[in-house]
Amino acid sequence: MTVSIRRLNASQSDFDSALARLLAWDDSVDHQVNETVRHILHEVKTRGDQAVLEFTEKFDRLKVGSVAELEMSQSRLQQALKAVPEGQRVALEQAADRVRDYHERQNQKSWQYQDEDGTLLGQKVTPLDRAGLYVPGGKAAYPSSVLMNAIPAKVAGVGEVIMVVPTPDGVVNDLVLAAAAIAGVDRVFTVGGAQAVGALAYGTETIPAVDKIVGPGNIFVATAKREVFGTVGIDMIAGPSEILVICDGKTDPDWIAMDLFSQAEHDEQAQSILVSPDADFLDAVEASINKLLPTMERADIIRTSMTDRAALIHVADLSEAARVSNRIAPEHLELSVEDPETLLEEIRHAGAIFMGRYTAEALGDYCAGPNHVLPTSGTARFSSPLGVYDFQKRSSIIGFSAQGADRMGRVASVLARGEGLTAHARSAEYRIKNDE
Ligand code: HSO
Ligand code: ZN
Repeated sequence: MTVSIRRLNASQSDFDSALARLLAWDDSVDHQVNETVRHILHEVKTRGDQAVLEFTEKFDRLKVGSVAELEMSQSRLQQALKAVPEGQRVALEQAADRVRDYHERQNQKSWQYQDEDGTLLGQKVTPLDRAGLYVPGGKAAYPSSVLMNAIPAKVAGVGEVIMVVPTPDGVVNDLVLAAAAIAGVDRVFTVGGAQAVGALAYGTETIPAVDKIVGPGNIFVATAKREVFGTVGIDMIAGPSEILVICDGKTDPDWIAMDLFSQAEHDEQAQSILVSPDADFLDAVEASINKLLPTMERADIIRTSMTDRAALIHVADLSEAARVSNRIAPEHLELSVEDPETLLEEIRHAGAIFMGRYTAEALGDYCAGPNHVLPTSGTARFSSPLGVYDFQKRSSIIGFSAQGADRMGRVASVLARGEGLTAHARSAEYRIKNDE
């Protein structure tokens, strides 16, 4: 059974509408899910630990007497680290070191300066006191994502990183716990779903409330995060993963086919797009896709994703490829061309940009160093990869000298009176020098 991939041509008159159809995906809210999540959050908010225990028993078939029993101790994490195959441990450590190195460069510094009146102005950067990290269970439990979420928080100086992970039937994933140990996660609770999000947002007798919740999750988790936003901060709500490859036609078509598969294998709704000025190359990649697909372990997921959501787009030249890419604002963008630096100048919107034929997205997913939590569904137009700055906040610093209070007090007074706010005006005026 061969797959035929949707073809688009940027010179066609209906290209705009074809592109719009390609990018459309069903993000309609499910009212049933909304209601269930609201109920769970309300119960956790009002009944704390007891509600967490009940939902954990109901959804994960895990029955314990207290939430304390759902906490994995640091020695349990160390035990997991010893239990995983040596090769896995070493690779996780290598990845963690590179992710840490990269993110240390993102650390923001506080700054101050004095104006001509000797008035002090500045910005003070402080980490969050506590961050919560949601890690999905089952087949979506990625140890690499534990590193990508927890390391920036630790580099930012977050006081305490609290991880929650569902463990259906009590089955724990040692690789996930090992990654938590390597990343320096402070506390781990084997709780999942909306009940875990509620516990982190509101706090229970045993699970401390955090200031921000990050990490991917299913529809219940995503809905719960939306719902608690405002009580706590949240990271972005991720849509399906995407990759867009721009290729000049001179990369091995098998490499490109496999790069497209690497996103497609994440889930049926993942999107893989190839853009090239070489029509023969699009044919060659399609042939590679069909040759390689039967060899893939996750062939069913890949086939569905490639059939429903993939596309091969023919463009006139690389500049047009860049323009098409900018309209899509992909999560991952590979520039599989001879001179990626020159093409980069034309790229405006993308979560992560992979330069040149040797830079497979997979390297970035695991161990290049930059974060793999990236803006999806075109949100790279206005947002950025998860980073140290997501775990820090800024306070403005203002310190007036007597002379500054005099000079600026006059300005404030005028503006305050313009707004009819006399307490503001007089508060500023008290500090103005009396010059009669
Ligand atoms: N490509 C995924 C991240 C990931 N890949 C985790 C493998 N493991 C979303 O950026
Ligand atoms: Zn991936």
